[in-house]
Amino acid sequence: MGALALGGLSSRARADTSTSISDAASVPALVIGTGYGGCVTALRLAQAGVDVHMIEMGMAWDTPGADGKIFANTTTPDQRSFWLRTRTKQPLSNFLGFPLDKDIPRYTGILDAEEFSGITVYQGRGVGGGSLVNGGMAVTPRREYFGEVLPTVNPDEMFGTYYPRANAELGVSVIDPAWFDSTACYQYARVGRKHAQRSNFPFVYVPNVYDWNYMKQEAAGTVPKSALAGEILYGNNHGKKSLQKTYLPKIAATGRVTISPLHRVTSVVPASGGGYTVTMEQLNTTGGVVTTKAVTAARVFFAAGSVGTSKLLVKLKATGALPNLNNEIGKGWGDNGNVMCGRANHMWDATGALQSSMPTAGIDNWAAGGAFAEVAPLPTGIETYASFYLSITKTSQRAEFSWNAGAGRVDLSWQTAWKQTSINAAKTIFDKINAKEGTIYRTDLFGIYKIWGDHLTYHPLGGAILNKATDNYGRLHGYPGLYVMDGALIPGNTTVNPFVTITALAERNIEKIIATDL
Ligand code: FAE
Repeated sequence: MGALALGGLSSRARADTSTSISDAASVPALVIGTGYGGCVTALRLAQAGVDVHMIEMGMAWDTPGADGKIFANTTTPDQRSFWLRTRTKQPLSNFLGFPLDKDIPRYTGILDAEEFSGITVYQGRGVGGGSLVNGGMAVTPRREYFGEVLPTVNPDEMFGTYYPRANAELGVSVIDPAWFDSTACYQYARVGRKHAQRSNFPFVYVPNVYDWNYMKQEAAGTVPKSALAGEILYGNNHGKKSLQKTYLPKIAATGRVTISPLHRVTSVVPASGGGYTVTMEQLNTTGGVVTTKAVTAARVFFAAGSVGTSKLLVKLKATGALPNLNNEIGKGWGDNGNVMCGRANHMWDATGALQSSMPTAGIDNWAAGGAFAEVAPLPTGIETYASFYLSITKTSQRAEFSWNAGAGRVDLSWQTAWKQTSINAAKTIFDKINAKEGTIYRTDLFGIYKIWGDHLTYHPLGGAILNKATDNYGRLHGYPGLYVMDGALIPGNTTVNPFVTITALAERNIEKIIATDL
């Protein structure tokens, strides 16, 4: 099925390195990164008649490995699973007191666990960016909170045009409630619902981009399993409508876009004859540099993700490549208030040995306690009696990226202790549920006797904030023809999972840029 789905991509969008950008090329538009912001940008530019080159540091993810599958399973990580690591760094590091991580060969794998002091930031690597590894939860913020999310953007435009456009393009839908109520694979979510409702918390279905009909067939045993085989963090071989199944085939159909995987942009400087010189390293699958290329682009769109874009811009400003970028560069970074925890249920509240890896339900206590908690799966294949949650919380903690000249790298000023505000918000839900149910927190999932998963985020946001580092449409101050198009624009929190907002904002910005700049 995966091969069939990918068969719809033309050879150009299949993005093999044989069609990669050539050294000294001169191109009208270059997009750095192939996640949500990058794909929206490339598609709309191409549809407007502009030839586009997309540069992606990760792999194409279009070729099966030795096991016949493109993506590795969560239960058996291998070299495909992690970006240039020799040991896995699983978000859930322990189970029943035992460490879960294991040695793997160093490889340009799909999930990057990028370590800064105080926080590990998980990100997708490959053509499709975060869409390759994420949980597919596709949530539009509630309109009453939109002013907190993007204060300088007109909500009428977003809720009237760009959120609907993003939801339609991404293939977002909600689970059939009758099936939710009956299928074994969402027993864990039904237990989550029961406990939420018994404590009087609003319980909501969470939209997702997974193909529900495919999941029903998985449950019936008529198709190869993906969500019901625990696939998620290292890619889904079937069922999930990642960008590989939505924007990327449309991009291919324009015939105007080439994609260069395993190419990492390292520099962007004004070119003497106008436009920008973009320098990049072509990588092999152990991360070695095969060759360096320099191309000229009339316009450059930064869509390397919140961390990737921020790191590039901070370095380029500090090292004198783009000195006129303003002092907002690198600022306003947040973790979307991510914090994880588990609860130990009673024996009569079994959560099920079979758990769909795609979350589809949540507890909304944003108004009262500043927390939106997704009821997350623990797809171990055995009964765990555990309820597991990823909370998105309201927190004003913001960090800043800065250039560390001595070490030659970009640092982030995040402190682990800052997660306490998120823990406090999450506790407004789970302390109450534990009291009502007579249950306790799990202490074995993130180490030895550690309740809170406060060491990570899946949702990096900010670093080049809209209307601060850029104008109100993503144009970087100081450099005409340079744009930011990704999660770096969003000031640290989206109140819900972020990719629908990133997609909708990119749709809004590129429409304006095409209308006025090109
Ligand atoms: P992103 O998708 O990260 O794309 C950036 C791309 O740029 C990547 O492919 C990079 O490899 C590439 N890149 C970076 N630096 C360079 C460079 N120097 N040169 C060339 N290429 C480069 O950015 N969000 C939700 O809304 N719902 C979920 O259920 C959800 N679950 C998640 C689960 C996990 C495990 C993770 C890691 C994330 C999850 N997210 C979820 C977050 C979501 O995937 C993320 O917000 C978006 O992918 C960010 O989109 P961007 O376009 O900003």
